[in-house]
Amino acid sequence: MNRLAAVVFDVDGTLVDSERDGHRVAFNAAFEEAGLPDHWDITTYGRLLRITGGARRLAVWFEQTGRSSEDARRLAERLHARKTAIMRDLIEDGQVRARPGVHRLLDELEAGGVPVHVATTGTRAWVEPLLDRVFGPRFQIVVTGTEVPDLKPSPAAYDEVLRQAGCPVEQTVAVEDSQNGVRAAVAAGLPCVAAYNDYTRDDDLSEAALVAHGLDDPILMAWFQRQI
Ligand code: XBP
Ligand code: MG
Repeated sequence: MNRLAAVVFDVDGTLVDSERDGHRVAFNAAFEEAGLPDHWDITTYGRLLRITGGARRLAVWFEQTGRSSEDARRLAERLHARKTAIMRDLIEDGQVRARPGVHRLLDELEAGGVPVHVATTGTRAWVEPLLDRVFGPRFQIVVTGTEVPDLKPSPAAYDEVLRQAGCPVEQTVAVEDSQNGVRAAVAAGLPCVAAYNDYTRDDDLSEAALVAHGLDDPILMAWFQRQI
């Protein structure tokens, strides 16, 4: 690969540890507020993460637990709006933090003059305050599931970043944590580096150019230093 033109980061599970103690907590609070008996424990939520997009995850769950598909979709939409508001409160409260090693990697890329962007299936209403609070104004292009409803493993979010950035695809690296994310990046033609977490350690990440234990794994930093 020639010199790096840009790096595109996934958010959930990659830039931040947001799923277990962020989104899951917000979904459960929304269930409780609505007087529903549903509750997603850590293991159940890990299984549900295969379904990308919070509203879709809710709709599939409500269908699997006996509602008609129309009821499930309507209830999912309503609860997802409330879940998003609760997630914003958690973020404002400082409950969602960067994964270890992320700030250092971003600093190295900035020092090397490499632009950084975001491609996520998450909802813009919480993604923006999160990026502002945890990272400041570092990311140039931010594409979310709100503008691109064709969620990962579709390459659509990555395609949109590439379109806006106009950077050469083979010199643009994606950083992901999950099988759905790696598949999305690779389908868009990007070389992908995967840093798995507790929820994704058993995912098939074999399409990634590099698989690391985390963003603080020395092999990941060494890989980037060779490309900068
Ligand atoms: C993240 C998602 C999102 C989050 C929840 O996947 O699938 O749905 O779990 O956020 P990825 P929303 O890391 O591959 O982008 O509730 O806003 O969808
Ligand atoms: Mg992810």
